[in-house]
Amino acid sequence: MRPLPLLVAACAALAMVPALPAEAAAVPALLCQGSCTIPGGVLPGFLPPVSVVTSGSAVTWVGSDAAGHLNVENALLPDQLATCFEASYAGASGATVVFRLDAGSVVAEVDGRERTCASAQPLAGGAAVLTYACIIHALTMKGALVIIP
Ligand SMILES: [Cu+2]
Repeated sequence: MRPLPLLVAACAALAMVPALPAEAAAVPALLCQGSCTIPGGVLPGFLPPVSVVTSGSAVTWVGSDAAGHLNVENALLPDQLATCFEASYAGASGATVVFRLDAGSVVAEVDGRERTCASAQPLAGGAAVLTYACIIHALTMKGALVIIP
């Protein structure tokens, strides 16, 4: 695996994802290997993070403000029951979601329950991108996960 070319390709692909604001492509990518935390919040200056997640890593969102949040698979879907995960969090306390690639699809596991993320888009090199948003603050709290093999 050559991580750098894959990352460049992933960022170029992210710019074409309609659910993601254009400024997201300018945010430095966070790298998640094994486990990591990803920030979320509504304070001024928050930019939707783009996180590169190696398959099988455990993601925990942490709040950078005093509000409660609920991240789901692309919240712009008309049917939110279609989400492959729900991650509620407030401050440093939040649910953990394991994301992995399975034959080109993205699978999310929460508390042993696995669901396929139907909105994930394939990228070059066997990677995939999954956009998400907080359903409470869907206008500003968005982000993307680039899942890599
Ligand atoms: Cu929120």
